Amino acid sequence: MFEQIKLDYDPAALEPYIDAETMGIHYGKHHAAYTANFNKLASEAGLADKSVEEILADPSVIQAIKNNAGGFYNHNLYFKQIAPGGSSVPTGKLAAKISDTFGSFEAMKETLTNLAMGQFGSGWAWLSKDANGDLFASNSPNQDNPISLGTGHTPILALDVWEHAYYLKYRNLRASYLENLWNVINWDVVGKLYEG
Ligand code: MN3
Repeated sequence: MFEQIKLDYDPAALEPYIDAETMGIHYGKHHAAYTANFNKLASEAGLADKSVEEILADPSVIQAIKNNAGGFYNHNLYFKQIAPGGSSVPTGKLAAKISDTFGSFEAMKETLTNLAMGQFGSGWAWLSKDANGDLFASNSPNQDNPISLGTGHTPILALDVWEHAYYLKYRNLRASYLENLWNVINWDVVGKLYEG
């Protein structure tokens, strides 16, 4: 059984940056549906004993399963990292690596924002790490991610740019959503994923 992460905070806790109605539909409808569909399809395909990472990385798994596995995995990361509280900027090893790789935290945000803005249609922008702890910025369409694309990198930060992530509040203004999304990233969570 693949389980949707529990939100240990109120859906209104990220106001005014992410509104409660969007949180409720995004988590309670979209993410819940990906999770239910992924469980059903994985079970029917005899994949229920595999990890989601194994399923995403397996080139023999059909696209319908990959789409729902991605929707499940990507949103588990997204909702985990936008928890309220925690540091509002990267700290420790992650902060040092971001400076080494991108020049500064602001430059990293600009790189990821540009990738998120440049993703045509629905998709994601990613900050990922490899086994050496090096950092990579990328984007992907639909529910693809660095694991399903076979890069060998592990995502530590996920920017959802599907319209369902922002349309109720920001309408067509993806740039405004992204600018505000940076205000709710919990860098303690991202730092633990980097060091984990
Ligand atoms: Mn989404």
